[in-house]
Amino acid sequence: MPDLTIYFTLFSQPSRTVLTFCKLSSISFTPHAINYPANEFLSEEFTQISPHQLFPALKHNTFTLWESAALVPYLADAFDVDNQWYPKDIKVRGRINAYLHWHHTATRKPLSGFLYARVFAPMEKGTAWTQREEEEHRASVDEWFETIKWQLKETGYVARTQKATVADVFAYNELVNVARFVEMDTHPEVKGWFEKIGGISEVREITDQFMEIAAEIFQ
Ligand SMILES: N[C@@H](CCC(=O)N[C@@H](CS)C(=O)NCC(=O)O)C(=O)O
Repeated sequence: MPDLTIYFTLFSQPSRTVLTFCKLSSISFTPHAINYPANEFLSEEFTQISPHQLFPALKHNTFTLWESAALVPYLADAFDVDNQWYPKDIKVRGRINAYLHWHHTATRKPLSGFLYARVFAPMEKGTAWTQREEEEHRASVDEWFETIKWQLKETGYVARTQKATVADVFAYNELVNVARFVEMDTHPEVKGWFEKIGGISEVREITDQFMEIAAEIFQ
């Protein structure tokens, strides 16, 4: 058994990116799917691994780490990764790292904020979102489309790299969650990029697994 364990759920966008990165980089690991309904992520054992009780996280021998954008560089260093997805070239890596830092507030916040308001808040509260909430969240997503179009303009990839990288996988996984609720035809550059990244077999494999379990919730 590998001495690396990845803690994840397929519902979690950053978890899917870390799983995909491992596949793209031929890093073998023991998958530990968090039992979310049983609140496993709140357990004492998981809190020792991820102090903020968030996933993804990893355990490598006795070392533990959380935060997806820290997991990817750690895995790359620990397993000597030098591939298209996270190359050792310092300029390409620099661009990717810049995107990863930017991603949390610039991409994840508006897209997962939309998802929460559209899907999870109504489930928790038993009420649909208000027109005002819808307008606000749609405006944030529209703003994101404009920004990401600008990011894509130079090379067609979100970190302004010559090839697709793990940065594109991070962004893709956020957009997948809201894709069925937003109009992408009016943003053909983003749609083209989205289809290209979604067509990478390792990305598609993990996305398909997620879609299978998400179909009922994401209606
Ligand atoms: N910035 C963190 C975000 C992690 C995060 O928000 N994970 C969510 C799932 S996507 C989570 O653990 N949620 C626990 C909860 O639902 O309380 C990362 O990229 O790893």
